[in-house]
Amino acid sequence: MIDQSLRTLAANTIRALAIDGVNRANSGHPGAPMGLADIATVLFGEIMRFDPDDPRWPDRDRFVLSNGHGSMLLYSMLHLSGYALSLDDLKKFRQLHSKTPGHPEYGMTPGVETTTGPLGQGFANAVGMALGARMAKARFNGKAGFDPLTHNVYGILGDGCIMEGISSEAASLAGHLGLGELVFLYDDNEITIDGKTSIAMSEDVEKRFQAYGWHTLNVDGHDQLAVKQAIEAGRDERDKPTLILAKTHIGFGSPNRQDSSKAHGEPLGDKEAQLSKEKLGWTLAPFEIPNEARAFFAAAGDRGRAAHAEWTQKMDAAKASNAEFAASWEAHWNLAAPADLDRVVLDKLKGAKGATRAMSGTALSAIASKMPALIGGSADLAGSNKSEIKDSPHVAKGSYAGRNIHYGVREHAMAAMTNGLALYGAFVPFGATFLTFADYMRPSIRLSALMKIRAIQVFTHDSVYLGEDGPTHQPIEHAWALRLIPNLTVWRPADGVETAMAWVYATTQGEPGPHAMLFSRQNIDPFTHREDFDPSDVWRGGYVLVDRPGAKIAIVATGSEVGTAVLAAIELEKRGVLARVVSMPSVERFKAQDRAYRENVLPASMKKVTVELGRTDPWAMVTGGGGLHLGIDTFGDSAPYEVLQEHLRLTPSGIADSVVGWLAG
Ligand SMILES: Cc1ncc(C[n+]2csc(CCOP(=O)(O)OP(=O)(O)O)c2C)c(N)n1
Ligand SMILES: [Mg+2]
Repeated sequence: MIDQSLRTLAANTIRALAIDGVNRANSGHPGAPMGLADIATVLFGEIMRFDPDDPRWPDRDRFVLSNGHGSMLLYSMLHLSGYALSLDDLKKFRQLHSKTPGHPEYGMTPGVETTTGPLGQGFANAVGMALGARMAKARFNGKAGFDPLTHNVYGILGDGCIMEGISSEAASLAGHLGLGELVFLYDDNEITIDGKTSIAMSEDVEKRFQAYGWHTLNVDGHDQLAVKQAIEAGRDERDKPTLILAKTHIGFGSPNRQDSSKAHGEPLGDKEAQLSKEKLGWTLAPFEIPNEARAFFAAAGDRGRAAHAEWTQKMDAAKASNAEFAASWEAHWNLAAPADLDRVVLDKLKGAKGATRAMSGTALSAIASKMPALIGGSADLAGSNKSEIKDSPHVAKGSYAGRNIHYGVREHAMAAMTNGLALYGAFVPFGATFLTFADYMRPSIRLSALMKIRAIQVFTHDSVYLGEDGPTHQPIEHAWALRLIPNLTVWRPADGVETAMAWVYATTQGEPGPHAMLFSRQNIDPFTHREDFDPSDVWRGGYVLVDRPGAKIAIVATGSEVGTAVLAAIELEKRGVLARVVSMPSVERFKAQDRAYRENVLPASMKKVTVELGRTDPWAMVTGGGGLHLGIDTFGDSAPYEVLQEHLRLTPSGIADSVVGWLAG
């Protein structure tokens, strides 16, 4: 039995660290950690199982602080629980290159499961992790004499996360799928930055979540025993995710800030810190940690270490006695694929004709057949996106062995859940929709890039040539808007070979990081590769597709415009203009090549023309400026695509006319 006075001491330790950390940085948010200290004490000290020495242990409980502004809470917990995060690290809160940045950042701090800060994202990541847990459990539990995966996904979210639309999308799907692994505590303090939540919110959150199919509980967030019982009840509910609505006081213990939005975003300052510590009965020096509190949290870490050691023994025995289980485990947790994967996919797509979205579908299923970790789904456009993995069922409530996911019409949650699935560790996940709707997903794609995780998004209907659906559906700025996100690799393949190689790269090659895959709805103009073409040139992002001795201009094109550019170059030759054609499936990959390679493909001596059905000006970043950039800088039109091609003068002869006119000045 844990003595209540020990719990109180442990919680006040967190409060004192939050006060001191934020005061020392002279920046940050003390209110949430002070209000959540009782909950965090129970979660880390008594509920969760984790091994501080191995933050990647597959069977650890995951914890997500969706209200990332309360980062000092998480850092305190990680430090006290024995993760490689020192008291000195806590003292460097919010400083350059410290392990304790303003908001939790994946990859910076051991034990931080995801980057949070943009409210609602963490919650939706956690839903993805819980789905990952369900899918992994369906694959591994009961298969080799023991259940290697018994963990849950815990999290805390605040009023801001509750209000953000993404949490509604994610909660709806979590309820629908019955993700019982999830136990979230709602920091129901009725305060946000601008004041009381009642200024902008009056719904019944509990009823809302009940309507989504969640198990809900109410608790006084400062009654630690009650919190503990509620979390245990949530954990034991296996068929529904649980939301515990915990009434808390922001800035708990601060005489002049408690229950006020002033506790949210500014340090308490020396005077209020002193008053708060007096109120909490805290007499220790700044950053001093009582031995009993240290021992309380350390014991949880030790229990986790022991559990991990026992787990490893069982795992080793299971692997030794069951080769199939061992191979499947490795394939998932190492995200493994055969070394000749490119051959396998190329064989399926050489000489392919049609739309690149169809080629993408072929590539996807070919990779999936060799890479068990590949899973994903579409936001209600699976048929259009060609994003279904062949011969595998869809995940549904009660059955999670499939590899396809119906996200419903929930693009934002899809992107955030894709991130959560990638963070979970056993999967390479993809989402899919139309390219225009990338706008609905951008905040999550941006975070996948910040985290450098292998999260893939498939975007079909990648230009105005989608046709009759018109300007609401026609992407214009989207390819470049994605290319502007650092660390994101954008692919716009031009044929079967490029599609195969782009998919193989996205799933298995390079540093981990997110990929956006852009594919056409319409059939493309086919072209043939040079005799000496090496498919791995695709991974260089740009390569000479067709050369002509004496060429004075280089036409750079992407995706469905490459075939058209090849025809335009033939037309130009007839008119006495010699052009080489450069296919550029990935601007990012091309920019990553050394100078000599880039100069070889796009020599300074050649004039540059670019053709891509999207915003034109950004191409100056590739050509160095002074080129002719053909594309579209207005919204599109509703019409059959052949009509649009004429209208935009982007037929082979239209392009040739523009080039000749441009050369003539
Ligand atoms: C998407 C997004 N919008 C706005 C913000 C800025 N912001 C940070 S915290 C916050 C208020 C959050 O209120 P709540 O979740 O109740 O946290 P509390 O003040 O209770 O700690 C806002 C608007 C943000 N981080 N993310
Ligand atoms: Mg709040």
